[in-house]
Amino acid sequence: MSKLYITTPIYYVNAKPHIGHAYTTVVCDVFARFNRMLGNDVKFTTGTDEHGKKVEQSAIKAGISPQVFTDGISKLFRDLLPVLNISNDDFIRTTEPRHKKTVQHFWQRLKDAGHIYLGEYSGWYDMRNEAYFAEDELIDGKSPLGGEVQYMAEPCYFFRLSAFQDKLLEFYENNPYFVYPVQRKNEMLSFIKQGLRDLAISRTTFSWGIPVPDDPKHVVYVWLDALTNYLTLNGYPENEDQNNDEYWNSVIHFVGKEIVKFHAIYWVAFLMAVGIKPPKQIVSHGWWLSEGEKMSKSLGNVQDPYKYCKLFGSDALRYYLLRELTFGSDGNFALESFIQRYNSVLANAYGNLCNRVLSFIQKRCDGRVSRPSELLPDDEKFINAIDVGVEQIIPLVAQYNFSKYLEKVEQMIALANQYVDFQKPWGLKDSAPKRMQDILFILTEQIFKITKCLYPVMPTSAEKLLHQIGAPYELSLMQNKTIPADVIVLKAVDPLFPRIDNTITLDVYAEQ
Ligand code: ME8
Repeated sequence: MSKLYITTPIYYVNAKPHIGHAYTTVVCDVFARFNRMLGNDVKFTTGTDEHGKKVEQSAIKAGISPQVFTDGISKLFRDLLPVLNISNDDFIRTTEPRHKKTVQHFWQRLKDAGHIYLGEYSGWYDMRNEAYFAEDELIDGKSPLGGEVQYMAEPCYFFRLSAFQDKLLEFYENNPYFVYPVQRKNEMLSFIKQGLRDLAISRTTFSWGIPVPDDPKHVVYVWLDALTNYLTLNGYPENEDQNNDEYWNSVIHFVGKEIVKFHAIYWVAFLMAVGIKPPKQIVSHGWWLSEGEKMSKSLGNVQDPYKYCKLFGSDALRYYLLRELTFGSDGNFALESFIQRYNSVLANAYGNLCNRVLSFIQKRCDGRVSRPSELLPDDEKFINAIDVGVEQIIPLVAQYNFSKYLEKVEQMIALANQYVDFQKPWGLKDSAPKRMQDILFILTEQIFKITKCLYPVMPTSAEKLLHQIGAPYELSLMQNKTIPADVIVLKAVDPLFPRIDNTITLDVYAEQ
């Protein structure tokens, strides 16, 4: 059994969660559940990133304290987890005392190692947009965002990022799979090769942050604060020896493509600076678009995961998120394709397969079937194809190819439906009742295998189905490859995934 530590980014609390956040969290959950089924010991964490100027300003605008403001939004992220059926082991808020202690300890270690110095942060400051720009970035004397600018300077601590350029390049050379996918890795390499400038890691223009040890006029830069969450969640600094910690040695950070640089360059350099091993891998995915643009709170084109779970169930949303987007690429989130996939795969192919086989056993065989004493060549061919499918999904998930993994499972479902159509067990009740039972047992056993493959993505429905066929809950891909009994006795059969009326819009559903 190997250990594995899986993390989501910790999400900003300046607006409520949307489908983009739900996506990363679901991807991590599927990866975590899949690995647990393979027998690995998984630790899986998520949380909220609560400091910084933007949050402070949002709180002022709302007329409440930053703490009250962050309490409210962080709760929306936390409450979404059970709604999405997420199996995380911990949830961190960067405003918690345990995290403050870690960040201050980490800062001290960076300082003691000689990688922090006091300097001055200066440039043309756009008041309206709260951002600094260099002289050559100005356009007609204004900031590139259109705001009036004034020259400003503030004292600031810097991290000697420039000293890590060669070490980073050497690290990338020795760890060719560190950043996934390769396109993102190449972007990181060219960024490093352009030359790294020292990084401003404290601010004095606002106070909503973790105070710098021994100089509390400064608060710690929000990214240094946020990235350190991964150590807080692994027991640092009490668990100081991270290099010999099996979770730390296998930590995979899942992130959206826009924050790879923070994880794959800054975070690695910070860790190198204090002598902690960099993460095992940074795995990045693309964006959900809504009408062609990135779904984001600032563009106001977000979709609400709560709504989708309420209307269609979390399993349907989880399935759509993983199946529709090719991991690593961008893709469009749309109700029509959601309903189309739901009806064609979940309702018609999988739901209907389970339902017609199990209801028939219930009605015509008193709810029980026995293992056949012999198999015909067609049976063997079918069973073998399903077993091959189960073997094939394992490497697909290991390579983060979630849409192909589900495509493979869909092929297995199609094979089972073809077997039903070809064998026509319904017609054998009087002419060949023994053969009919054999076919139904074989089908139920293959449904058991297919359902286990679906479990990481659709845990609620998979557990329901496994319960209906009286299967044990020991959900292992390695053990119980077949049903560990020679007689299947069904519990009450309850159809899964009723069809969605595809002429109805989301708003009409929302009104129900
Ligand atoms: O960046 N499509 O937080 P954040 C897919 N606090 N994924 C999306 C998405 C979209 N349209 N929009 C957001 C931060 N995401 C920092 C992280 S980690 C130490 C600190 C997902 O609230 C995706 O994972 O802006 C992205 O990287 C993350 O949400 C950004 O969340």
